[in-house]
Amino acid sequence: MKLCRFTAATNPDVRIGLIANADIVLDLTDAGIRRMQDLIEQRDLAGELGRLSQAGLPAHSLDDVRLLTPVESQEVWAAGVTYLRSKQARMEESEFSATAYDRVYDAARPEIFFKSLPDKVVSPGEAVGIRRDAGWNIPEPELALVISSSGHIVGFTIGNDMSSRDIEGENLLYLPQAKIYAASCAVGPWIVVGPGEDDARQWSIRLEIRRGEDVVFAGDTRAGQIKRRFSELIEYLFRSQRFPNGAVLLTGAGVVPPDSFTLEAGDSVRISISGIGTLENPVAVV
Ligand code: DO4
Ligand code: MG
Repeated sequence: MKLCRFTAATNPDVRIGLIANADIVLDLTDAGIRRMQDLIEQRDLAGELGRLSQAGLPAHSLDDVRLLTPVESQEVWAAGVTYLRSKQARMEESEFSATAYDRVYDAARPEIFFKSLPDKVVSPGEAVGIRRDAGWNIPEPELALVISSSGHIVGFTIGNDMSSRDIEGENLLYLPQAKIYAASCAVGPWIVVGPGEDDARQWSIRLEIRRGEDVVFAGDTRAGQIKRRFSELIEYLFRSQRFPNGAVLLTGAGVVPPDSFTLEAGDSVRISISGIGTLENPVAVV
């Protein structure tokens, strides 16, 4: 089952939807559910969604709605250097900081950083940003964990951790500038509820970047390549932190375009995860 936020063609209000069948969005707002947060905190969410799917709610065709990011009120955080490929790419990018990436890959404590406030997260179809003061920019395709306030995984979605490699590579202390700027985080298209970590680890992750008619980069990985268990990442995220609205945690990038590649305005970034769907965003200079 998939949970989404959407607007319908005839009404600009944000609504909560349940996609139980391929192309149909059931309107949960009509059942009195105005915030996804109320659902996410439920103990038996899958059971509740099963019940709602049989409740005869009004339905929209998926083609007729505009999907919004499913991030409603959660902070978005991100884990880094969780794949060997990410460690290697970053060590190549910066002689200066190479040992930091090498060490964190093997350290007990993972790299976890703040990525975005909820109202800054970019929805499917909206433009993600490349910084005007950066010359080497890439998307990072990441499996995203949707986590309740008590630290349980509620579901999975797709994240794009847009990054400026030249700024990060110049000095690791510039990481917040390389990672956190206007439109630097997209999440969507919905939250998949039901599968557990072992299911999600079987999923493939594909990044495709189009420029006009051409695919200028394509690469794949598997979520099973993530070095750390999700429970370990969540345990560190929740240490000495409270998330009354829950949190979204991006789990790191395992596909990195070659060093010769940088995004351009007008490119289109498609991230597909086999158990979830596709998140697609055009690219703009911000
Ligand atoms: O240390 C820099 C960021 C790492 C990251 O974002 C990733 O590995 O996905
Ligand atoms: Mg990343």
